[in-house]
Amino acid sequence: MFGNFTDRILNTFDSLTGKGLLTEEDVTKALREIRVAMLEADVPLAVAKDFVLKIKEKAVGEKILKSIKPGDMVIKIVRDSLADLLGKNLPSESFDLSYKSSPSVFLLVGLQGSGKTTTAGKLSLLLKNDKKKVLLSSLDIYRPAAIEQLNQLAKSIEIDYMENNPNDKIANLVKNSFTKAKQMSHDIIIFDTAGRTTVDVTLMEEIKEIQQITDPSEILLVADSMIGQESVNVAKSFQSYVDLSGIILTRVDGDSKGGAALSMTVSTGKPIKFIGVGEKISNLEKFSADRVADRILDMGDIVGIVEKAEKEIDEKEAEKMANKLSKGNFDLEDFQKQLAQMKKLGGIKGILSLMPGVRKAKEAIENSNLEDKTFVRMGAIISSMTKKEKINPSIINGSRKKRIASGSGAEIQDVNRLLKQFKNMQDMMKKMSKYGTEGMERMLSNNMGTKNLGNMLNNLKRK
Ligand SMILES: Nc1nc2c(ncn2[C@@H]2O[C@H](COP(=O)(O)OP(=O)(O)OP(=O)(O)O)[C@@H](O)[C@H]2O)c(=O)[nH]1
Ligand SMILES: [Mg+2]
Repeated sequence: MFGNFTDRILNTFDSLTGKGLLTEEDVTKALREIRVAMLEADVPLAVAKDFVLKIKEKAVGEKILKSIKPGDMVIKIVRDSLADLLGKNLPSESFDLSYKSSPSVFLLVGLQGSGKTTTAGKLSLLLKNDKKKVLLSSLDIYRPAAIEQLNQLAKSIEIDYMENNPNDKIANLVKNSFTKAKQMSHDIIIFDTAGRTTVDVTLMEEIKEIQQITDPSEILLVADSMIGQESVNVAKSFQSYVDLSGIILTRVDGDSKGGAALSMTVSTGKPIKFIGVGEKISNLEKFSADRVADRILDMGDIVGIVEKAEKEIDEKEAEKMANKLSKGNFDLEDFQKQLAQMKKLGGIKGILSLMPGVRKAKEAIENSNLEDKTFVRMGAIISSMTKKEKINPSIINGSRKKRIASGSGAEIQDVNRLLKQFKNMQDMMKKMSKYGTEGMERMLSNNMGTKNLGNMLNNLKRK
């Protein structure tokens, strides 16, 4: 996400931080570059101009040119302005579930194929994890199998759903949904709606009607970030018909420009509440302007990593692992599990993309052979070992090495390298557990694996 924009902005920052003193000319030049970066990210000219102008006003107001670290001051101003642009002051994260009669209603609207149905499933899962009882109901009576698509999804994540009949009237389907939700005490009904290829009057009239009969507390526009400014235009059109409460931007995983995310809020005045970052049902993230601003400027998204780890990592396993680590009892089987966990978190690049200040490291990794393939190969080698070998690698002699290598399609050198790396790691672990500082102890011995990860990453950030 935002890859190209991030690179451009950081290059500009490099030229600012290298200097002790900044002239007004330096700042003007940097701002010009930021404007170009925004235009390349597909942000409309008016938005880019206004953004840069505001930064300039603040910069002049804070007399940065005379400060001790003027470059850092400019960076801070850009960062804060970016968070504002992304909607820092809008209520993006929480849903008010109390002000409408129970159950609360969420309406998902948007163009055809924007991701409404998938997002309905993803959102219900998030809410379920938040201990909310959700009912899914599809009002897409036009596309064959649309209702079935949502219901299959609901089934797979164990969410209640309505067996809506596509030949029935929408008003009836809505009525039945409310009856069931009241009977079964659902907290929220999420209505999925039909998409159209363009914003046409028939669609809008239908959505207006659904709005009237469902009295939703949230009308969320699901918009595809890959179509850039077009999705901002779509949002504006929807807004003129119905009272949108927020935006869910999908396919952010495939969008390296980020123009829609950068200009959606400022163009519509509506907060982005969630972003879809992949096809998997767990690929929906809460949107936070502060966190995304930090991520764009390579200041890292620690909260994001911890949330991701919490979602993907089994806590009991993590705890067991931490215990083993602290005792120095780490064997190849554990190593294999760690490799699998890394894969779950999105591989080395996935993790690095969320870590602060790692742009240069990332480049280095891209240019080296330290990539996910290496880890996959390591995993394969370990898989070819017997349990005995994994627990006690010292028994791995020449003939065993040969067997392991041919079993995993690797060379004997690869097996040797892995064993050596593992030995180094084990030695390091032993030393750490022996001479462990207080911080290290705390990190490894307390009960929550994911918190440990958070602490560890925070320590990294401070360095
Ligand atoms: N990569 C990626 N794909 C997504 C994301 N969200 C949805 N998709 C994919 O987009 C496609 C269309 O999604 P749907 O949920 O069926 O879209 P829809 O808006 O309900 O479509 P209609 O009902 O035809 O209007 C599916 O293949 C989804 O897997 C996302 O955040 N990232
Ligand atoms: Mg759909």
